[in-house]
Amino acid sequence: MDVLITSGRTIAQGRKLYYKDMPEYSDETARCFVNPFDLLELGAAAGDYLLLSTGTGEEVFSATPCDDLVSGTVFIPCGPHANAILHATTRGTGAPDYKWLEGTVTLTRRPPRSGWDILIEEGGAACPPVPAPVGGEDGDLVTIRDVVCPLCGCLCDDLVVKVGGGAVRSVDNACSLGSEKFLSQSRLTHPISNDGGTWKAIDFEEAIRRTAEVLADAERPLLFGWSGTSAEAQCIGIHIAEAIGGVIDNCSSICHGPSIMGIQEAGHPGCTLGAVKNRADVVIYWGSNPIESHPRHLSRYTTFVNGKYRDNGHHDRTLVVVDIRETDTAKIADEFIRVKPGADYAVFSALRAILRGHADILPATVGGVLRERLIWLADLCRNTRFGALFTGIGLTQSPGRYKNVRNAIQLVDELNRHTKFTLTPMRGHWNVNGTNQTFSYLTGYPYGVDFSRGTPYYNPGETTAVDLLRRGEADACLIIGADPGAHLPRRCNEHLATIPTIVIDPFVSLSTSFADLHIPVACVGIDCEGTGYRMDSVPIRMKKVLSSGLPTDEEVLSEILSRVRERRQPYGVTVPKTPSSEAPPIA
Ligand SMILES: Nc1nc2c(c(=O)[nH]1)N[C@H]1C(S)=C(S)[C@@H](COP(=O)(O)OP(=O)(O)OC[C@H]3O[C@@H](n4cnc5c(=O)[nH]c(N)nc54)[C@H](O)[C@@H]3O)O[C@H]1N2
Ligand SMILES: Nc1nc2c(c(=O)[nH]1)N[C@H]1C(S)=C(S)[C@@H](COP(=O)(O)OP(=O)(O)OC[C@H]3O[C@@H](n4cnc5c(=O)[nH]c(N)nc54)[C@H](O)[C@@H]3O)O[C@H]1N2
Ligand code: SF4
Ligand SMILES: [Mo]
Repeated sequence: MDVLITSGRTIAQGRKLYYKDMPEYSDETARCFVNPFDLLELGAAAGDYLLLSTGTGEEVFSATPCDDLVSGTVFIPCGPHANAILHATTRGTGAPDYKWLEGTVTLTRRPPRSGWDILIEEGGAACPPVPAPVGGEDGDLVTIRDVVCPLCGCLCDDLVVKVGGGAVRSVDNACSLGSEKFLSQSRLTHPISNDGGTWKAIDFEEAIRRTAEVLADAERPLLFGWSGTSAEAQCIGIHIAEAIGGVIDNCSSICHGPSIMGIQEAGHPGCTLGAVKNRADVVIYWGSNPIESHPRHLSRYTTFVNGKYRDNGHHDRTLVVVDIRETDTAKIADEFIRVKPGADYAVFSALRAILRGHADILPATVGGVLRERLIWLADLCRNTRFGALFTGIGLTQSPGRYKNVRNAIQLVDELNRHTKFTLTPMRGHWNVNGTNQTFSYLTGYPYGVDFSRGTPYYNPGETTAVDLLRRGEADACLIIGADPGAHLPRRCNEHLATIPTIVIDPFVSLSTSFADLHIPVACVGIDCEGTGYRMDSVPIRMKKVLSSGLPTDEEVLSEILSRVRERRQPYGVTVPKTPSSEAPPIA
C-alpha cells in the first residue's frame, strides 16, 4: 500500500530520550501508527510487523492502530527507525523531510530491530557498558526548590527536586519528560575510546588532547549540536570553530531553522510567554503538539492558567489546533482544524485573503479545510483582544517550510491591522533558542556558520550539518548536546562512522555508537549551572542540584580551545581554506 510517512514526538519516545541504551527506547521508536482501516486492508492487527520501504531503504515497525490519522498517512515516533528510511535532502534549508516521506507498507514476519542494530549496520559499534547507578542508600534527602527543567523550551522553573546518596531521588511539578531526565542513570563516569570495536576507558587528559588534535588537524571540521548545553559553553564552541576554520551548526538547522529563515524575511511579531498568560484570549497551535512535546506549555503559559486579565483560566480563552492528525492537543482544543499534509501555505494565504475582504474568490475547500471554517477562524482571530499563534515543526519540516512560516508571519501582520496578535515558534530543546542568541551575537548568524573563509559565512543548505554530512564534506566532527545517531538521516550517520567523531555528552546516546571518543560531562541543570534561553528568548539561569565530580562542558571546551590554539597557526597567518574545486555539487 502506498503511504505518506510522517514522524514526530510521542510522550513515550520523549520519556526514553535519556535511556537510549535500553530496549524500551527502541520499542517506542519502532512503532508505526496506522489508521485501523488501512490495517484491515493490509490484513494486519495491533502488534503485527510492518515493512516500510522508501527510496532510501526499508525498516520493520510494529503496528499500532490509531484513529487520529487519515487513511493513507502513517506516523512514526522520531528516532533511529524513522531516520533509517529517510533521505538526507534538505531543499536548501538544512532540515530533511522529517514530515513528508513517500513510501509503501507491507505485512512482514520479520520483527523490528533495535536502534543500536541500525547504528551498527550504518557503521557504528555496539553499546558500551554503562556503570552501575551511583549511591545505594538515599541517605538524608535534601530538597531543592525553584529548580529549572533542562528538557524542553518551556524551561519550567518551579520544580522541586529531592537529592540523596549522590543522585536525584524524586522530582515534583515536572512533566514526565523532565522527571525522566533528572532520574536517568545512563551516565558514563570517565571518557571511553573505541579501539577497533571495543571500548576502552581513558582519562580526561588524553581525551581532551586527542580531541584537540583531531579538530586542529582537520580540513573541514564540523562542530554540531549545542542545544543541550549552556550559552556559556556555546560561546566557547564558536571560538573553537573560529580557531580551526571549521563549520559550527546547531540543532535549529534541522528543527526551527526554517522558522528563522521566515523571520529573516518577514520579521518576528513575538512576545513573552508572560504576555500570553496575562492577556491572550485566542491561542492557536499550528503544526505543534504540545501535549506530547511541551507538556506543561498549556498549563503554565497559555490555556489552563489564570492571568492578570484572564482570571478564569481556559474559560476565558479559545484554543484552536491546526494539524494533519487529531493529536492529543487537538482532542482538548475548542476547535480542531485538519489540514492536508503540506497544505499550510495555501491555508495561510486563504486566511489572508479573507482578512482583506476577498473570501468570495476562495474555492469551497483550501488545503482540505472548508471555506466556511476558514472564515470562522479569520473572524475569531480578527475579533480577539490578544491572539497568540504558536508554530511547530509541522510547518518547518513539511513542504513550504520557511515559506509556511513567512506566510504565517504575514497573516499575523495582517491581523495586527485589526487587533494584537503574536507568533512564537515552539522551540524544542531547553537551550536551542540560546544557540541562536549566542551564534547571532558572536558571528552575526543564527546557525550553520562556516569559518573556513576566515570570516563567518552562512548559507542554509550549504553550511548546515545534514548537507555537509550528506555531501561527505566534513572530515572530523565534534558532537555536543545533540544525538545525530538517533535523529539524523541514515546517510549522515554512515558518513560520521567513517570520520573521526568525538561525542561530549553526559549520557550514552546512539551517537556514542560511531564515536571514536565519548567524553562524559556534568549535565547542565542537574550537576552544573549555566544559562538557557526559554522559547520566548527570556534567559534563565539553570541550577545545580547535585555534584557528580565530572568536568562541565565549559571546562572541557575551554581546555580544547587552548589546545587547538596552541596547535594551529595564529588566526590570520593560516591560508583560509575554501571548499576545494573537486567538492561535490551543493544540491
Ligand atoms: N516527547 C518529546 N518531546 C519533545 C522532543 C522529543 O524528542 N520528544 N523534542 C523537542 C524538540 S527538538 C522539538 S523541535 C519539539 C517539537 O515539537 P512539535 O512541534 O510539537 O513536534 P512534532 O510532534 O514533531 O510535530 C508537530 C506536529 O506537526 C504535525 N504535522 C506534520 N506535518 C504537518 C503539516 O504538513 N502541516 C501541519 N499543520 N502539521 C503537520 C504532526 O502531526 C505533529 O502533531 O519537541 C520538543 N519536545
Ligand atoms: N524522524 C525524525 N527525526 C527527527 C525529527 C523528527 O521530527 N522526525 N526532529 C528533528 C529535530 S526537530 C531535532 S531538534 C532533532 C533532535 O535533536 P537531538 O539534539 O539529537 O535530540 P536529543 O536526542 O534530545 O539529543 C540531545 C543530546 O544532548 C545531550 N545532553 C543533555 N544535557 C547535556 C549537557 O548538559 N551537556 C551536553 N554536552 N550534552 C547534553 C543528551 O544526552 C542528548 O544526547 O531530531 C531531528 N530528527
Ligand atoms: S514542559 Fe518542558 S520544561 Fe516543563 S517540565 Fe516538561 S519537559 Fe520540563
Ligand atoms: Mo527540534
